Amino acid sequence: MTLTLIGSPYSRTVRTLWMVKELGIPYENIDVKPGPEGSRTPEHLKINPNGHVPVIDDDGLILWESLAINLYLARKHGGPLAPANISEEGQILQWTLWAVWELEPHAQAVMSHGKTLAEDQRDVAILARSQASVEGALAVLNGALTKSGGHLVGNRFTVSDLNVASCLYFLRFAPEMMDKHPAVRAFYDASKARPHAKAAFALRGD
Ligand SMILES: N[C@@H](CCC(=O)N[C@@H](CS)C(=O)NCC(=O)O)C(=O)O
Repeated sequence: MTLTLIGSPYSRTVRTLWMVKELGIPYENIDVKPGPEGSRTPEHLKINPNGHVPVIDDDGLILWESLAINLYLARKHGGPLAPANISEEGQILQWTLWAVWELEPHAQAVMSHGKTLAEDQRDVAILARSQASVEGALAVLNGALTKSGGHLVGNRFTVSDLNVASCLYFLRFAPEMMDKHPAVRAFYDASKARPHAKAAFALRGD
């Protein structure tokens, strides 16, 4: 059975498009857009009651949460992106949960309150707090990457690199924040330069 990946490339679905391309597995993408016309329709709420994309249907297994989907696909299909042993699995989980908690919400707030929200909805106090949190997270990431030599786990590109780089993508409107952290900048640029990353992000014109 072909994996069905539900969600528009103009959403966090791009993370899983990147993942399936790295794995080289067959998939079908159904372009459901975020919001009332797509992810909030009664039909979509049946498969993701959160009203969000992405969702996968893998031979009847329905899963949501982009980074969890990526972890699942790595474990299922194996190869260099997947954990090679329990110690790598622990580290991959650590970095993925770190990205979700310590980086993503703050980086998303930097994007929205610094750039993408209408000007009358931007809040300078939220922006300043979020920038401080992102700065702290980037310092941690920079330290880890400097020590490890460029990859987070196992001296190779794994699903943890893909998940963390996917969250750094929110900082594309604040490039100066990554520029202050050379190991993060090099990690992000190298991740985004991978052919399968380019192919996935090209689906949204990036
Ligand atoms: N933590 C979830 C977040 C999913 C999410 O917020 N998706 C957005 C698009 S990037 C969405 O579907 N928004 C539509 C809505 O909230 O109505 C994940 O990583 O999959």
